[in-house]
Amino acid sequence: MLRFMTAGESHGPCLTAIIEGLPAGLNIDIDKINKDLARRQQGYGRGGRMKIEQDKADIQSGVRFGQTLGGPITLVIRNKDWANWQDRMSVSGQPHGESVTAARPGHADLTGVQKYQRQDIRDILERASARETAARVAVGGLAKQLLETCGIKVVSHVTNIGGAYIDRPKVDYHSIEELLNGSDLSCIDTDAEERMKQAIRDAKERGDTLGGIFEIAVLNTMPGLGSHVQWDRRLDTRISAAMMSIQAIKGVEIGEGFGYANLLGSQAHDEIFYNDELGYYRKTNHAGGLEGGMSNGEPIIIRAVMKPIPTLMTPLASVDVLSHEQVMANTERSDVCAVSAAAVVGEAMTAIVIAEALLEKFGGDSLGDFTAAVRNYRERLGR
Ligand code: EPS
Repeated sequence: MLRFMTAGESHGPCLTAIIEGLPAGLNIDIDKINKDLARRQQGYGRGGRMKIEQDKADIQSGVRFGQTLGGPITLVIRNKDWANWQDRMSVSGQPHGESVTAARPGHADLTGVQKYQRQDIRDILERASARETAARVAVGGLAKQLLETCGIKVVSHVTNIGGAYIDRPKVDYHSIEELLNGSDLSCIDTDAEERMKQAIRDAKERGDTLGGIFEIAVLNTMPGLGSHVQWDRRLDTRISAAMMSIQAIKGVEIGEGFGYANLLGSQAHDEIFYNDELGYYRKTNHAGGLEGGMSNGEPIIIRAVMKPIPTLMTPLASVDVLSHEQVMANTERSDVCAVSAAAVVGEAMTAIVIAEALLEKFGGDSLGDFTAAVRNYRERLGR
């Protein structure tokens, strides 16, 4: 139904995404997409590359006079750094520049050259790079604009970097954006943010890197997105897969997540209430808005953990992929910490999954048919 693909190397001329399946008649605000692209570039701990780039999406097809046509939409984000890499990343001619042969532990480097039978690790790292996520954020920006027509919003924030945690009671999903208030780590807790920044500075000083956890909330959904009837239709399945598809993500939890291991059933489940004003409601949300593979109408709460970036300025031991000599891993310009950027990517991937689930449930080649179906369903359920 809704599908997309990205293309492009980190230091190639551009990133491209083609997305198909959005209904015709959706108003597209390119500024909103560009705002998310800018948010993804920010974050304390990002490296020199972000000073070069200024990501902007250029729509090449599928939109006319500000509205989708129902056909494939092509988005292009140009890499400004391409100007410095034209020789080394040329599509034709003889190999140019030094090849990378010291595989970085934790990166795609070693397995990539084995699998694709390449001599130069750059042939792998260029596509494995998280630069690719800029294209996904642009696609997510389109998906968010479909979600907006249903009043659904996706927000995110960072909860832990290098063991510096936020104070949980300070979290209010409905005012995350106000709470973030210009934070350059996407953190709602200013004390925790200071500790996070200190941890990043310390890591940088040692030539090291840091990972962390971000949290996503999907607000104002309705019950019934996804389905209990088949494994691959469960919304949990699709959200988890989407999160795990993001570079460097190593774990995902929904709602109480791994915390369920410490709870009794009587503590773990969200009791159900009803009144005329709210209809069915719950006073707790351990389930993170998902029961039986379906959204239940409560906020969908997702957390994902990002491992520390594998490019270390104080490198780890490794092996040269040509000589098989024991060497130190390749070092090149990189980020110290990119968790706040990953949170924006997580938002985008979540928006894409929710948009897909909405289109599956409500169909519609035109936005009018789609929103009418959503309205009708919300009326039936009273929410
Ligand atoms: C990345 C390495 C760095 C990061 C990059 C991801 O790029 P460069 O090698 O050009 O310094 O900045 O992330 C981005 C370019 C981005 O837009 O997020 C890597 O090896 O994964």
